[in-house]
Amino acid sequence: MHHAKLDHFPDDFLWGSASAAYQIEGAWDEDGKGPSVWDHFTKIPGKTFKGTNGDIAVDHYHRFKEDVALMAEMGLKAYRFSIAWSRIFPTGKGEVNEAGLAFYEQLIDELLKHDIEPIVTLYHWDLPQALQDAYGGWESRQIIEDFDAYCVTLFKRFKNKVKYWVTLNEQNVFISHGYEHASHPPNVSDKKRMYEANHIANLANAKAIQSFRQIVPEGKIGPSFAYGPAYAYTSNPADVLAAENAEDLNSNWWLDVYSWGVYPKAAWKYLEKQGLTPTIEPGDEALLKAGKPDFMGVNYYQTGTFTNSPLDDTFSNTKANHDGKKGNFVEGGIAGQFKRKRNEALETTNWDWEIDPIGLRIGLRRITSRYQLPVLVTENGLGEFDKLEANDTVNDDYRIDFIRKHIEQLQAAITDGVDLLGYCTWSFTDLLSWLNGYQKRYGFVYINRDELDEKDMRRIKKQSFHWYKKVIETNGEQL
Ligand code: BGP
Repeated sequence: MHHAKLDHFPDDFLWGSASAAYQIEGAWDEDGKGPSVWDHFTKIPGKTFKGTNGDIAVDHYHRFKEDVALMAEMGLKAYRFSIAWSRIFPTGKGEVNEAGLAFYEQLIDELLKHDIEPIVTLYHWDLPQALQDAYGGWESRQIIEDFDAYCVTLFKRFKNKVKYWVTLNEQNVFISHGYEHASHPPNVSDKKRMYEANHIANLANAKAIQSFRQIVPEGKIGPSFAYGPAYAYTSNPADVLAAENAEDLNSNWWLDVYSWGVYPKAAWKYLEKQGLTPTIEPGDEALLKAGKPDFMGVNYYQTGTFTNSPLDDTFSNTKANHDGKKGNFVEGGIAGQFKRKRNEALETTNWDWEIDPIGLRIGLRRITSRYQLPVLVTENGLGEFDKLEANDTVNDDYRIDFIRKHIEQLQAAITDGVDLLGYCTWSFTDLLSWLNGYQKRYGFVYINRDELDEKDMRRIKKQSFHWYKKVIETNGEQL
């Protein structure tokens, strides 16, 4: 759809930026914090790029006032961050750690002082290790109760200060990487266990939303989903069907459950034949249906392009690029369902992620049409090598170009009819990329550290910092 004139961004549009506790805080065992599964996983040799971990990260725990001051200078309207469950409950449950709550309260107060709307993510992957050890974390229904108790503690403490809440960050990612690819904790590769754990995570998500309705009736809550809309490689109907399969298995499998409390039919039947469907107990469907969110959080980085794959198809397993050497990515698929192909119409980053601003608009449109929900873009950004040059300058014009093109598509999507609450870039400062170390940078603010040397971790404003400031000031008019 081409528009002769675009709608303006709404006056209360949340121009934001995002982060996650493990990737920025450091202070991994300070003030009573218990270990999380990531504290353990990153210490397993060979799991992360150059063995990097978040023990110190970018030291946000000690420098949060300096970081918030930079957000205020930029004029940020919203800041999305996550709370580390094991700071609040060091062993996942039981006695609350007041020092943990106090840290986040100070952060929230600091944001509010500068008129920055806090958007709190309840779970960004750092499960307390104690719950993993006690009952296998997401594989036990006990977690539904424990996650709910943790969320309720936060709802009660911050209900008068925080309006926007995100339940689970990228359930599709932490479940598939954790239980299929063994590239995230708990380091498992077993599809049956993956679908079981995923169903339990769905229930935990719904339960937390149900509690939220009682405690924070005026608030807004939703999950953040890693959405990569599926394209067909050609107009051959066999490829179109493969893309439908991919959309169902990779996206609707989660989005339908969040929005409607049911799994998509064709995907369910296919998995049932494979003996992979999760165990559904009485009451599950009612709980899932009660967990309808107020908005869909969307983390968008790229689309995926798919071609027909016959039952006897053979191909190598997907291999992700974690070192930034272009061309290392190997596309995978599922025989009989789809095979991923590189989309030749798109450029890629050095980590082989396809750059597709229009794909963001397509994704927002699909969610709007299918679920009739408002959308909050909770992540979008460009991970690249940045170069610190003379006089502390970082000329990241490629990042400006990337974000500009995505914002243009947001405006088009709003004009199409998408109810868009806000846009959080990933990320505000540089931070630890889970599997890619510190060299894959996303921030508006450069952090002077690398994989092996923490240096002085001084904060340096990149070109993109000044550019986004102007975007916010002009409410998206000046891109
Ligand atoms: C999302 C995560 C973020 C962040 C981002 C960039 O999946 O929610 O935490 O890491 O992706 O990914 P990466 O660090 O792998 O480049």
